Amino acid sequence: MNHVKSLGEFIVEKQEDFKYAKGELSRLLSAIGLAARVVNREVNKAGLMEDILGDAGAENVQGEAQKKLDVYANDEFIRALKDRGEVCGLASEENEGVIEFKSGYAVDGQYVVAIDPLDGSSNIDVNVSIGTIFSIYRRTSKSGPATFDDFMQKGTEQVAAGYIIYGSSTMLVYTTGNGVNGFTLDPSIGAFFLSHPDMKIPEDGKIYSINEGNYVHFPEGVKKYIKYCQVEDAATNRPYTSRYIGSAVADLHRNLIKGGIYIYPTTTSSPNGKLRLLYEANPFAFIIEQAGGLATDGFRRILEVQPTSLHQRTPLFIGSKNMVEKAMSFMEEFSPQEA
Ligand code: AHM
Ligand code: MG
Repeated sequence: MNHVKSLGEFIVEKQEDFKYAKGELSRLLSAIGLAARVVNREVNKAGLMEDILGDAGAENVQGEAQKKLDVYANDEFIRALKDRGEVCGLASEENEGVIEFKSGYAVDGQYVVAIDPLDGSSNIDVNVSIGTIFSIYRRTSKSGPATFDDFMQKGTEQVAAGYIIYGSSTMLVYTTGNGVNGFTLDPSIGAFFLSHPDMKIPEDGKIYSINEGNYVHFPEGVKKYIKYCQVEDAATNRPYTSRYIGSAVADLHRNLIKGGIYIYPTTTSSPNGKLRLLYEANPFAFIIEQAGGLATDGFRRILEVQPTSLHQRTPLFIGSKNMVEKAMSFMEEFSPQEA
């Protein structure tokens, strides 16, 4: 029988490639793996538990209703990361300010984590895939709890990023800048195993993922690109297929494996787009670039955008290299940015 590699074994093996202290990243990633398994257990039985489903009665910083599972997932990731002592604070979609770790080993942690603990919240109650997205940086401050400035680093400074998809199976996909690897949870023993080594996104694809209901509000370049996707042309395999789940993790994961483009552009009602730079666009961009794809805001590389606030939004054009380049060429031609 072939040896099946667990997430723990893989992390220890690969930590040689990591430029900072060896044990740190493995403790951090294993904390994320642990919280993911706990959240997975709750997500899986959500339909059984009346007190888990539904609104938690509060609104998060974006003014969206918080679901109970969002709150639960947030608490679990915060706790797991605090316990390991490698992280001095977090920025989370669910918390307005920096979550500062002020006690125990955590104060001296060398890393900060930006996280969307449960993405795709509109899909929680309806048994559709949801996910967790995380991004890890070295702190820039010297000591004490994490500061706001620790998070104002460009995506190029990420030391690791990943997502967990709670889907028909649960997977953890991450990169530390040496390619992308995917692990599938074996629920019977509660461990992740390497199932998708060295993931590469096809250079071309035939799936486009965008909320077409917003069509009238899209920039002209996006409208023209959508029409391009729908034109019949055997040479370029068009018309393409439209697939939109409404959980970015699930849409991205599918496109990573099959090839495709995901677009959340600016709209007239969301002039900066919807997705958040720190804990959605940047980790996705790191992963997709590491897999051979592209991630831009329609004009510029996402990873080079300078953040100025924790919950900053950005338009996102991400996926197969040739598809993203094509979509950008439509933006350039029909919706050029003012200099
Ligand atoms: P959320 O973090 O509140 O869940 O919002 C992010 C989600 C993405 O997962 C998804 O792709 C997008 O919002 C869907 O938005 P829309 O319903 O506007 O298409
Ligand atoms: Mg989200």
